[in-house]
Amino acid sequence: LDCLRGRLNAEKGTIQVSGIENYLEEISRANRIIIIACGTSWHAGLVAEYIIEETCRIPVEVEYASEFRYRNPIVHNGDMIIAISQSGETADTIVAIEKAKEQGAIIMGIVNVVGSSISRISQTGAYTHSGPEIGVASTKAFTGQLAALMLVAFKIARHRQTITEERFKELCSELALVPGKVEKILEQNESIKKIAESLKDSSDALFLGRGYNFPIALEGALKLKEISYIHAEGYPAAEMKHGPIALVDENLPVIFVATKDVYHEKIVSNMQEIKARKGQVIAVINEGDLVTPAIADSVITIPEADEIIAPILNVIPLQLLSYHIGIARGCNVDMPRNLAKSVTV
Ligand code: F1P
Repeated sequence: LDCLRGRLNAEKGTIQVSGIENYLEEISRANRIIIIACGTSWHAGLVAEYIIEETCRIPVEVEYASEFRYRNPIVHNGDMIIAISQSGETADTIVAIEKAKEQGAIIMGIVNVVGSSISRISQTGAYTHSGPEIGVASTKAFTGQLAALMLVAFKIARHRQTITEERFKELCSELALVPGKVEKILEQNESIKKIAESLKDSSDALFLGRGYNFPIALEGALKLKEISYIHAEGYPAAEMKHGPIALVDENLPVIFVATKDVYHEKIVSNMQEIKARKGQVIAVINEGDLVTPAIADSVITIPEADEIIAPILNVIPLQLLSYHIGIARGCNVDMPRNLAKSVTV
């Protein structure tokens, strides 16, 4: 969040993302953006896809670097690649970048570690400035990536005039409010810990979200897998009825990322469907939402935000939940088994 504090002058509606200034014109003319990344960074890429398409109206594809490097992807001269990586050293991402670069793509790196390999092979980009990650699993790197990607998207959208000056300023002001709202979420630490206590013996968990919150559901599931070794899956809430609903019984916790958006009523009805099958519902919602104790077993309330900005806030309780579940299960949350900080082979 320091990334936000330092770069945003909400009152004047200005953004400092100096790394992209010289390429702003070229990026704005891109016919297509391909985002490549691995793990948590890939989830940040999915959020960025939704935001860039909505605000900049440029088509976006999001690819796992670990797949992109081994297939024969079509990259056109002038396509824009956004490579996202906390470490800046992930081998799959580096090889994927090189492959795209050979075919004439412009590379934008969104990395945390200054001077890392990916920052050196990128023509343009933004550092997330999230500071060193103490644990292996990305947490603040993820929120930093989202913040940097939002800043970049809003700046491009303003340049392309796909958002009005007024909307640009509104989004900047909303971003400036994020650090204070995160502090409010952290005040719920004790109640999140209690929810974690009730989930610690689960063998599986399902995370559901719609729109901007779908990638956050995926990230919630990944965090739980990484640091507590509970099998978890993330799905778009509307996909539930196309398969995962078969898993629902009294032993399955279902975590809904359900802050306000245009489809809020639909996700509340998804919760009712889970409750009707005796699933345990944990709902991440805004204050004053439609969710009652009859629908959700536990709620975590998030301060309201523009739905484009909300993913930065909504991931925080999920990270915290996984952390407390991991601790309650006696796991080493900083050094999960089998994981490496940067996967360089
Ligand atoms: C990607 C990543 C992380 C994950 C773990 C292994 O790294 O998958 O998201 O938490 O550390 O690597 P990076 O390219 O973002 O550094």
